[in-house]
Amino acid sequence: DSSDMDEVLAYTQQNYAAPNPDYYGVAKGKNVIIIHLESFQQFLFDYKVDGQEVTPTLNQFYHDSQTMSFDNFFHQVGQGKTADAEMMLDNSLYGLSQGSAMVQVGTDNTYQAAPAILAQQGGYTSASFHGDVGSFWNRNNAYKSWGYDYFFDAQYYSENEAYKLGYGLKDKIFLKESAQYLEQLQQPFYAKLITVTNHYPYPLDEANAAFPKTTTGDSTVDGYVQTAHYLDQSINELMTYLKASGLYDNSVILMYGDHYGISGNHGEAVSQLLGTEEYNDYDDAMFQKVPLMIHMPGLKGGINHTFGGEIDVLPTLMHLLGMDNKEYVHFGSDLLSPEHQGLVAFRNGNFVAKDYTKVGSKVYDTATGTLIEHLTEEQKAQIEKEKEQVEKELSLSDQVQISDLLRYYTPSGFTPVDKSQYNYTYRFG
Ligand code: GP9
Ligand code: MN
Repeated sequence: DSSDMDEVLAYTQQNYAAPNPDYYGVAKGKNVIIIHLESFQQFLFDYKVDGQEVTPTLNQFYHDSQTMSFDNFFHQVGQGKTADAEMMLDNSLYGLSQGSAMVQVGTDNTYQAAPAILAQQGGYTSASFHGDVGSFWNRNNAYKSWGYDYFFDAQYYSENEAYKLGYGLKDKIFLKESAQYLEQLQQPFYAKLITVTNHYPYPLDEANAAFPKTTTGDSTVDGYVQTAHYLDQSINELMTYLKASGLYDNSVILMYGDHYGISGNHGEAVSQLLGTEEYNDYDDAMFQKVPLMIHMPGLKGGINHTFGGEIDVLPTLMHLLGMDNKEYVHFGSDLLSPEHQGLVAFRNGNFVAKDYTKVGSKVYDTATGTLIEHLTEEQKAQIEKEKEQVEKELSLSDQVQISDLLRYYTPSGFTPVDKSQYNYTYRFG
């Protein structure tokens, strides 16, 4: 009931990290373009096969002096995969321990999501773009709860069997046609582009397979660099459209990887890819790093080593836009804040932080990867404290989702979303 909400608020308010004055509001009024890099892992940056960069465009973006790039940023999804990533990015709430929150509670729950917050605080128009059918992951309903003005699903793109691959439209066609819609959106806008071609099992038609596969001999792994290269080329084309339309100059472009592409079941092949001797639990935890890059002309960028995860993106973005998230129920906190804690919870209760990484009963030194066989009393106490916090954070987020707790609490200045106002069937002309 509503008293459960008090416990949630006590936690999120204690977890709140005040904005960094050097970054607060630097992106005020800018368009926000979120590019969802399907299954893209951090190790791909600067990775080469036969001397060729897999992702030259993204490498350049990663190292751009006007991009803030994070190299200790982790995905935190559970079984909801893409849906969990979307849930965290748009709400700073975790997905559920089983299944997909977007599917299970996304239709009926009350949310205070990014599209609604930005609309109300900054007059933003919002849109999500994805080349799969609208019902996948229940997007067509959950987006109404989140206040998305527009949802361009497969029906708004060219209908042609040759354009499809795996879960939807090929990224190059998807991004080309999305850019045309994007240019027509009322500004400022909050838009997310959800790519899909770099998705397991990494199929690619011959015409697009313009990159050598790796040669580990593990067939589920070896195609990954090829579709990642295709994704990189498609981003290159998107950048050309954004620059030509002027959107590149008046937007914050935020790119992130939603989750791993290669699962821990392929450790042997991964060791070969990374040139390491083994693949243990620590290596597997580190292999969950995904990109987070925030670009804006004039932004003081660089490689930022702060530990964080998908849950932290919305508070970070809000502060860049000059919107305080203090009263919002966010389980993450601003990555740029000096108060950011950097305790990264995985959905299964394992965690990574600057000092220690915990996987099951094993504790590793995060910096060196050394397994700590005998913990000192002090180490034990710290790890126990972090473990309890992670468990509490996940269980409070679960309560918000399962018991629809946000219906009992409205941040001041926020008007609850009226789902009946949203309809994703429209004609343009
Ligand atoms: C489907 C796509 C894939 O629409 O977003 O989702 P995933 O399998 O990565 O969760
Ligand atoms: Mn995905």
